[in-house]
Amino acid sequence: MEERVKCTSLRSRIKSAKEAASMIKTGMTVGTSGFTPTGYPKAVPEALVEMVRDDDDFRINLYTGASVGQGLDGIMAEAGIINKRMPYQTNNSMRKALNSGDVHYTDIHLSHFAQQIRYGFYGKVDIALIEAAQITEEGYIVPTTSVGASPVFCSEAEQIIVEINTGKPLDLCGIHDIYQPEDPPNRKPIPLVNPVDRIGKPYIEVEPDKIKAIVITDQEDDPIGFAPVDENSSKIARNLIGFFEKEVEEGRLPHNLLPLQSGVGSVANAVLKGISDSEFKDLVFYSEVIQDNVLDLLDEGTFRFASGTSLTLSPDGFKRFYQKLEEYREKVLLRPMEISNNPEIIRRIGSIAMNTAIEADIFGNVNSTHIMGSKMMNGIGGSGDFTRAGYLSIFTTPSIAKNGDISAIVPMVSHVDHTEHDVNVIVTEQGLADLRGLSPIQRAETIIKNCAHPDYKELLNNYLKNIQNEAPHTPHQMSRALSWHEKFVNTKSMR
Ligand code: 0RQ
Repeated sequence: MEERVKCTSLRSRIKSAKEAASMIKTGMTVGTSGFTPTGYPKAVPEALVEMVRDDDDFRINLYTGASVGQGLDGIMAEAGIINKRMPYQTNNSMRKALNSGDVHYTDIHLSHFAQQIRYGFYGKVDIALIEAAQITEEGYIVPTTSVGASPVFCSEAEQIIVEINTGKPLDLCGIHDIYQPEDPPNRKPIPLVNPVDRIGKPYIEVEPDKIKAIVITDQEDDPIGFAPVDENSSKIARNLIGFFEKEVEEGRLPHNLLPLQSGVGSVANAVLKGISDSEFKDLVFYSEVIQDNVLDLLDEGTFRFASGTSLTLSPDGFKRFYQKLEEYREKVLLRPMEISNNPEIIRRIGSIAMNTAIEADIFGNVNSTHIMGSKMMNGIGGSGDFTRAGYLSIFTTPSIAKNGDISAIVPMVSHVDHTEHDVNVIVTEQGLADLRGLSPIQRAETIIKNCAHPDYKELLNNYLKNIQNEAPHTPHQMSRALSWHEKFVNTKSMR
């Protein structure tokens, strides 16, 4: 334990998970580590759920970096102990709980979340619950496999509980770069001009006396699986690579592109695979989530550097990462999500934002979060941060869903996350619509022609034609704009 809890005066605070969990009282707000199902606390949540299982009145607010695993979101949602959840989730039980109204869910741009906690927009954070690899001699906290919002929870919370996870190697020390900006009116430029820059410290500086409990555990994160790359995803990737090649040829992008951001899911995986198969070399990845395929790209030299806020690796991916940690240390950096997703930096470095749409409309508005306008899928995550601030903002989606009963290109999206003003390019397996500089009607014609599935092209063209003479700027028939969704809800098909 000497190596894990180096600060001698804090060793007396080592407690059982149950003792630590008893610090969490009903009505409290708990901010935890974790971003994607990695680096989140597990022992204390498990003990807490066990303790309060029969207490119908026990409810806490759970704030995290982004999605976390079954061992936190899942068990708490199933136990019915969450009042409010922010800012992002992907867990089945949590999704069910918030869509049934049991949990209040606030879906927030990840770059906004940390600073808005500091601004006091969401009230006080009572307890920060942080998974760590080590507590340093000074009493500072070294995170594990994700950083997320841990720095702000540590600085704002009244008390801190640390879960030292001995299953995560001590060698992780040094992979983090922790920096918190000042708040207005005193904020200075964030001194990151190149994605490889280190601007902070390798640990989270805290007031050591706020650490009230240290729990030792070796519980594992949820194993992460990857969606397979299917034929449609490969086609989308090929369309996108062709676009990049043209942009380079015409001088709008340098030969090694600009720092890439990539969302998660099967299409995002295929795009990274497509880049690996292309001629592009010496690229930089400045994103949120570092997945197995990013390690592949680093190993083969397609990427020379990857900056993110989380290592979202499969068990094999982690094995490989830990085995070659000394090598990856030179090429991989984990930052707080307030930095990985910071619009000031994204705009400065000229990020190429590649995210996934659930649906897009003919004018270029994108829905990334809601099924049929009402049912929350995951959340906006970091997609809005990168889309609005990026050099180029790209959305990918298969042109149809549910065996063709749903068109992903619709007259009007049932929920708007990314507006027509922010979206430069839409790509489906059918083709690519470059929307830059186009008027709404030109956008509509291009999206229908290049991206819509053949089964829905005529329907979309009819929609447009019926009103084009009356309202030639942004032709919409209000009574029919959402009729495709209504039809699906009633008949299970948009056809
Ligand atoms: O449903 O699971 O019941 O089959 O939606 O669709 O095709 O598996 O898509 O896994 O790539 O996720 C936008 C959700 C895409 C994700 C979204 C149904 C479809 C399926 C999932 P089933 P796929 P993916 C970085 C950036 C927002 C956050 C973000 C996401 C299910 O990418 O959450 O970008 N993005 N973060 O059948 C009804 C449609 C549909 C539809 C698909 N038009 N109507 N259902 N589906 N299209 C990450 C972070 O910030 C952490």
